[in-house]
Amino acid sequence: MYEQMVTARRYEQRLQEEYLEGKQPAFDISAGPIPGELHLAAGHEAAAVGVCAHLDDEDTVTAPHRPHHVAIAKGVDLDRMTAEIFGRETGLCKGKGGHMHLFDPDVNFACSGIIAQGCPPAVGAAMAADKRNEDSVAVAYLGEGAVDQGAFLESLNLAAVRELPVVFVVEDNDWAISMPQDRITDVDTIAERADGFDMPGVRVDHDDAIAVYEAARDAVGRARNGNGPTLLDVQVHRRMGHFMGDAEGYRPDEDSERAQRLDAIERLADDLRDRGVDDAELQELRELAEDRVEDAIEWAKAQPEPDPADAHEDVFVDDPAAASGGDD
Ligand SMILES: Cc1ncc(C[n+]2csc(CCOP(=O)(O)OP(=O)(O)O)c2C)c(N)n1
Ligand SMILES: [Mg+2]
Repeated sequence: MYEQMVTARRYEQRLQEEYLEGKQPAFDISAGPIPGELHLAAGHEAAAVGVCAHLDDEDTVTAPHRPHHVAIAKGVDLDRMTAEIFGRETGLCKGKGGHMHLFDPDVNFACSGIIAQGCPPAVGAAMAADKRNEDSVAVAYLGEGAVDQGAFLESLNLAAVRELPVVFVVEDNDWAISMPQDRITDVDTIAERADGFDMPGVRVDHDDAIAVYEAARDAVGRARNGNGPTLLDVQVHRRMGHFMGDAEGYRPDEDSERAQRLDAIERLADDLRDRGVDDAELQELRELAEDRVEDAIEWAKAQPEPDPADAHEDVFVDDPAAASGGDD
């Protein structure tokens, strides 16, 4: 889990550097090697690794617009994911999806920029597993800002009423872009939402990776054993702006400082030291992570750009270029 967390953190530090290249002096979102928006998940890593540690390739995971840490924890191919983020032809979606639309069927991972959109497909995957008598489970990640979406509430209901093997994981970072949580809901914790569906709702405070691991062991085990869904609500911290380029004028300094201070990676490192892991071992894992990230970025940047002539391929069922030539 520590190795995955430091891989995700390092990965995003490097993406950040690459992303900023060529975007100045006026912030030009379409310029540079990574065009478009970029949402980084630094401070969310515990929610990814603590849950995905209980999953294998057959299990399905859907993630939202802030997906890198979850993709890494689920075992998505880092080279092809990076090529996708750089818009290259060998990317997971041939460079047409970008960082919010990573899809890796080898490990049953998908994500979407539409918030709460991953919930219905996760319920669908769980329903398929149930009908095939397979014991795989599905996990839908979403932010606390997405919990008023119909897609989330309807998914909770269907999963509960059919006792489907789903775990809904809410990454509660207190913010939905510039909107603090207490302005979007009157419940104290998102976990309480589970009560309305007669499903267990579990809150994990302090983004402690080991506490997440333990809560997820119960939730995933419950799903795998045919005992239905769970809503897991994990406190995380948004160390970055909502997206790269967000000036965060709406955010109190104390809140940003708190997110920097409460670092789940440092917390896990301390736990590991208490359990007898020495610094040299942790350093070795950090170096492994750095090498892996550097290799993926180097590989991705050497990949070819997609051919513009293929822009409509795999995007539309009926190619609009061909369709526009018709009479009607
Ligand atoms: C259906 C839909 N509405 C609005 C948006 C615009 N949007 C993108 S991210 C976001 C806030 C998400 O907040 P949260 O779910 O808490 O996730 P976080 O960004 O904090 O990880 C919104 C409203 C969207 N992507 N999809
Ligand atoms: Mg949020």
